[in-house]
Amino acid sequence: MTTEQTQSIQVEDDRSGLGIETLRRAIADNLFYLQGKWPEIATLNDFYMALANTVRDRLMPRWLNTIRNYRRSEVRVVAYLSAEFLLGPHLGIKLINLGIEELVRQAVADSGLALEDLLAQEEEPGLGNGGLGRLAACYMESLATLEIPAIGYGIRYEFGIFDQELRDGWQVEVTDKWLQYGNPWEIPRPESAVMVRFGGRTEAYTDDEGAYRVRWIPARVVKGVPYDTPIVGYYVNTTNTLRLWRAEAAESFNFQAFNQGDYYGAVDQKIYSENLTKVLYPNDEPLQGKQLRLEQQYFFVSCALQDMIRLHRGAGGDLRQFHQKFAVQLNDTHPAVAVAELMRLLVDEHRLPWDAAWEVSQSTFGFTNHTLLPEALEKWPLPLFGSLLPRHLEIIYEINQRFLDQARVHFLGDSQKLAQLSLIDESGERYVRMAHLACVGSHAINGVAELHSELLKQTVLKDFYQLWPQKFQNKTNGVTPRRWLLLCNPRLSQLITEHIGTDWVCQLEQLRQLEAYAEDREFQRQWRQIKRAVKQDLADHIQQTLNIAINPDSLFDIQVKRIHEYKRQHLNVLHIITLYNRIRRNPDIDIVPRTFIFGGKAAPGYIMAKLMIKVITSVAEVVNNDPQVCDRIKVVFLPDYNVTNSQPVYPAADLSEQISTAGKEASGTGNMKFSLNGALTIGTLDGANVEIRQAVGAENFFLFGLTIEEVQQLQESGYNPWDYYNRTPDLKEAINLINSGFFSHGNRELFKPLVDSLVYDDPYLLLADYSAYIDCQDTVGQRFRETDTWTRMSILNSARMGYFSSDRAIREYCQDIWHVTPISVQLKPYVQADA
Ligand code: GFP
Repeated sequence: MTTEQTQSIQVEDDRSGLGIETLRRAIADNLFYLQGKWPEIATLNDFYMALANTVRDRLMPRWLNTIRNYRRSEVRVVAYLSAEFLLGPHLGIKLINLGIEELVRQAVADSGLALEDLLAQEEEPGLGNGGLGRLAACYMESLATLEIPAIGYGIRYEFGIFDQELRDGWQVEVTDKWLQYGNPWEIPRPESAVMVRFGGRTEAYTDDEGAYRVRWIPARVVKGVPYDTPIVGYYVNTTNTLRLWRAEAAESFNFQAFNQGDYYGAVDQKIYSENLTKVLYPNDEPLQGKQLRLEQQYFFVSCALQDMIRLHRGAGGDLRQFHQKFAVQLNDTHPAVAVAELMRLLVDEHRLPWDAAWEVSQSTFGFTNHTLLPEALEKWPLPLFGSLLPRHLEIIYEINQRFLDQARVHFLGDSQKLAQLSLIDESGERYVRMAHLACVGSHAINGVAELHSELLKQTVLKDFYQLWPQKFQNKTNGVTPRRWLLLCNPRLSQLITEHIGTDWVCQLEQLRQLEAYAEDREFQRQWRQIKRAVKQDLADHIQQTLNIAINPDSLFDIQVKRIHEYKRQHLNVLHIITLYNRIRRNPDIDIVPRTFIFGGKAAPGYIMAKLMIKVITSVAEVVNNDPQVCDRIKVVFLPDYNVTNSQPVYPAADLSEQISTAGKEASGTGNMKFSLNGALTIGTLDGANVEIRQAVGAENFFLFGLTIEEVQQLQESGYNPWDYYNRTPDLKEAINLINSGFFSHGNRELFKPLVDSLVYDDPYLLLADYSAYIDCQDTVGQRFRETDTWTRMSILNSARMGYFSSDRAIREYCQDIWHVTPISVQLKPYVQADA
């Protein structure tokens, strides 16, 4: 941003000033008045808070003027409903998007501080498990950058995803305390609180006009208080809102109980209510029977819809046109109960006729599916659902009946089909099927990569596809280039900008211009030099924090993502052991030195995933300390993988491991971040890997493994991993070494569950893919030695990743699902005029 531009959007107000001296003074003021400290006694965190508040002041005019837009009746707003938003740290990206990073760096330096030290103070809000939550965060950033009026609705978990520590090589979960020093990025809005009901019963009555109606008499009521966080677009005024809800007791103190001397009873209700938004549930654990989880889902969905209705009516809107005001996206099935809640609000509370309300609902919602794994398709036991949301169950029955009547005409006489489609699973114990509710209640249904969207139509949502083919779409995921290149890889960003200008930041397709430099010796040299420098930084960090020395010239082979059997981190381990065995057999063998880096959390209750972490750390311990290996292999497990810790990792990778069993990974987004930063991928034909390979060119991608069709055939023909084990000597040797206790101080029991699962069951077909993987890795090693070829491939990967920007994905959602258009936000010095 030029100084001229900066000035043109400056509000004449001390708290918005961007001069270096003004910034320096503002930091000192905030330190004094907000933190209550003077510099000599202030901690680094005090300085961070003072700076964060200084930056927050500077985005306030943009934020308030954006909010003013939401209120204009003709403005259509996207509401992104998600139980998770994995935002990552705020300060760095806000400085970049506001275009004030250098100014602030200098102002901070003038106060004798280093910006990097202050950035490192921030506790990131870990309000998500992994891909789904991070995608929501990328989408919020792109919505703001593209100047789309949007609000994200979610839950303000007091404890986000746990912090991971390693003790004796095992994962230990530690409570996340992201709020302990306060959160400068949120503003509570208690005046906009809403009430949410639970339990109780329903009752029929006749209204004044003689119409039959139902009222819900709840057993308890919880208050939802919104906390707003600004989401700043890149070099635009638009600053959208992420509104997260916190549960509080409706009546914070029960005086009746207190007067009777029951002090504990009096605060009971408060504690009970506040529990609702205490903690984020981890992925990959059975949710069945977890009442609190269903309560969380209903809680934030009800808060969000009540809020939207208030906004719509506040702008003079008619509820029959609600869908013209809001396009609501359901991020997976977690918010699917919104379909029933909107019907309840419209029919019971606002007295719309059923058919009119249904039309509004269906036109309002879009539904994104993120997984085909059966355990992730939510269903709630009917008794649990009915006791918590009795009115919603009735509404779901009504929706179901009408829906099945319609389906009956389509599938004449096919009662099995109707049972499969029903919103209620009656095959055994009865359940409410949330994905079915979302499908029936939405006008658009999408998967998150081409392959995944096709599989949805062929498998889990096949019957719905037959009924409504026109509802089905694909929206391949994307990642924001602001965080995942500009912020996390400043050196590479600068090199790119020097050659093709800055337009790539908002038009990622522009990266294609780098193709012209792919063979350019000097450009290649600079490209390599940057990769080397970034690898050195990561090596230094690993040395300092984990006391492991790694060679920055070795091939950095990285797999960072949640730990899961389908993602097959243990296939990677089998490769490491295979290389290790080769060295043991032939100590002088000439292999490309590699550093294997892992990172990721396992769900606390997912025993096998935790054992996978233990096997990685155990192999690391042996290999890293074996003098025979002589620095040819190093294995590192980076603890506490989160957004903050991931940012230095993607830029440092030579090789990106995307090795899930074909058909299991819906899309992946880490695969995109790596490739964007010039890593080459070793991967299967799964998720978005397929499209990445098409984009970068098959010759610039290391493909291996079974296709989906081959996976299916193999499973149908009776897959027997034992045969593969027996007929593949290297594989047998690697597995036997684990089994022998070699990596577990002689303990042969420790890894038995893992080994048994592989040789007797192997649901994710590691053994079937092993040989292809090893061969492919050998090719990777050879290619890495051809430095120029590797560099060219690396440049071409970055150059061809334009399609995988979240800006592209959001543009598609806007055009094909939400039907919203950008609106530029005008800055007015004072916002109260027509607010
Ligand atoms: C899920 C899927 C991923 C996909 C993301 C975002 O991730 O393949 O890329 O959603 O669509 F599994 P998790 O939330 O399960 O990590």
